[in-house]
Amino acid sequence: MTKNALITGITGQDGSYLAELLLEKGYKVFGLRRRTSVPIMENIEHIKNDIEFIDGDLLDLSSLINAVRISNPDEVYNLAAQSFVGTSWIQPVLTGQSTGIGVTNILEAVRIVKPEARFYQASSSEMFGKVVETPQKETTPFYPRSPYGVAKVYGHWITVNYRESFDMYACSGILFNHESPRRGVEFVTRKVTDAVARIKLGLQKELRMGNLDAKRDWGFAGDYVKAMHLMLQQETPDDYVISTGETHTVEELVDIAFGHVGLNWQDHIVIDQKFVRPAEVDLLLGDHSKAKEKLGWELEVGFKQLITMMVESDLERIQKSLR
Ligand code: NDP
Ligand code: GDR
Repeated sequence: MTKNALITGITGQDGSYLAELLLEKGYKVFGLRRRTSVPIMENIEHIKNDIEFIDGDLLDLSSLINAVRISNPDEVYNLAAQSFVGTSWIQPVLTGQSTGIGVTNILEAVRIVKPEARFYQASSSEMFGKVVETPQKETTPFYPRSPYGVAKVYGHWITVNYRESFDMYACSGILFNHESPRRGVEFVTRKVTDAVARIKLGLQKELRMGNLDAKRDWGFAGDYVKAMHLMLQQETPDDYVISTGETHTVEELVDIAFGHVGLNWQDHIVIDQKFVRPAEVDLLLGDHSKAKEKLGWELEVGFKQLITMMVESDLERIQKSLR
């Protein structure tokens, strides 16, 4: 029997990969979409005719109730959020409302309309924040370091609370950084790979960046959406860390990206305090052994392969736009 899935955040990086995966598996996919003056469809242009879009916003409960009614979902994936950590200091209230309270809105819509639907919440390694324990796992205490991280901790615990209060099948995936050619250009990996392509093609000379010493556990988004789906196929709902188990500095990232096209990053990168955060998360390194054992989840794309894939994709995209 065909399953119905409702995805919030369908226009984003993860929404696009998850929609592809679920369509491949024969799901009927519904996507919650915000009204924008110009449609934001870049990531899902190739599958947009296979998706049924429902207008709505995480800040508007009645639109979410309507979305759950129309989609009659077996599975709900809540990927929508103000997801850029840097912006969360500039728009802390909005970030709290969408990334935090928005989770209660969508959980309420599910509880009211279809409480038996399975629910996935996009939790984040940013909840770990300041290093308390390395590697970080499901039991590591949270110490968020940004308004975004604080909002995600709220979203995480309200999901656990709805599971325990209303016996809902609600899971939180604590995902470490995951990237792809569809990553927004303000995030560090894509900012670097886009700039590397522009510099290589003679369109730009320098790249202004913040803290090159930060360490992140970077994986490929296409691998990570498979874990989201697996979490909703288990007998009982639970929370899982999804990571690669490797950590790299931002400096290693720029070294690989510039090196891939035969450039030296030291010739192009300028440190600009504007990109240094008021409070930094210095080190993220995840332990995904629970997901490996219980979900059978495996990653396929390694760090170097990911960065070179992104550089190649940006080179191709920019070259095409110049023709
Ligand atoms: P993106 O920023 O690429 O996508 C965010 C999506 O949320 C977009 O579709 C955006 O819509 C939508 N959105 C934002 N605010 C609202 C709102 N108020 N109502 C409805 N939709 C809204 O994020 P990713 O795909 O990278 O991440 C998906 C989720 O996973 C996010 O919740 C993120 O915080 C979380 N996460 C991401 C990680 C990563 O490394 N990528 C790691 C851990 C967690 P629009 O196009 O209209 O702006
Ligand atoms: P992050 O991702 O904050 O980890 O959140 P981002 O790519 O923005 O930053 C990673 C690290 O790079 C450092 N950095 C810079 N970052 C940006 N964006 N721009 C720069 O110029 C720059 N220079 C150095 C940052 O200080 C940071 O240490 C991402 C998001 O996808 C969240 O939604 C998600 O929850 C977490 O990953 C896990």
